[in-house]
Amino acid sequence: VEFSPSLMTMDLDKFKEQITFLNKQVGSYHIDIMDGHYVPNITLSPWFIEEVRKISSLPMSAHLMVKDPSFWVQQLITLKCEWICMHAEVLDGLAFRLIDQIQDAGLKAGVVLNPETPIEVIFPYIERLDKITIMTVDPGFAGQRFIESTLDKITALRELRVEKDYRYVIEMDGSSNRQSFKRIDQAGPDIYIVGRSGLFGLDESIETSWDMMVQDYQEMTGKCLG
Ligand code: S6P
Ligand code: MG
Repeated sequence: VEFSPSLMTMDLDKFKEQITFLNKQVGSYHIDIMDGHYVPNITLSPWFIEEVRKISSLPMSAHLMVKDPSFWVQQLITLKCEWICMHAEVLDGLAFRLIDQIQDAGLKAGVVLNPETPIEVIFPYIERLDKITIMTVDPGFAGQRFIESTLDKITALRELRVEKDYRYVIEMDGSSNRQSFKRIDQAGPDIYIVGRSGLFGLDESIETSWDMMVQDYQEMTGKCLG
């Protein structure tokens, strides 16, 4: 498995120190972009991706919680953001065009499903997707209640991938931490998004937080990270 930190929950006063350390530990960064309309909150923006790029060469994965994905997708394509993930709930009538635009630019296209959205919604274009993210909390905020029933969708997506030979990677997002690691592991996503409850909030020092997260994962799942 791979852990990808949700940078909206990092300590901005320790921006350089935390990114410099995480550069050696993780495979990508998760960037939450909200417009204040699709969800009632505003967090990071494409500008933040440029700031991280100054001190990191890791791929960025943007999670777009916005009403008008076309506008944001264009901005992220201009920035060459490696992974661009859009909510399935706002893709009606746009899905094929936006997926093509992203992939034609040499970038990866993903969709994100809210807790109440069934996977059948994305079946018309699932074979084209590079990533599918299952929200295990309601989108918009850190510190939300973990919704265990969403894990069935991860299991189903894993089975479907084998059966149909699809290529998407499966990611979970929301409240992954010591309390939920065991159940998440049983469902088996490829990527865990870790935020405040699973990583940044564990200790003042990012080195210690990282060690605590790895230990939590290993203790709760009985598996080794590496
Ligand atoms: C939620 C957002 C997530 C959170 C992350 C926070 O809208 O999409 O990426 O940042 O899941 O996790 P936690 O454990 O701090 O609640
Ligand atoms: Mg997110």
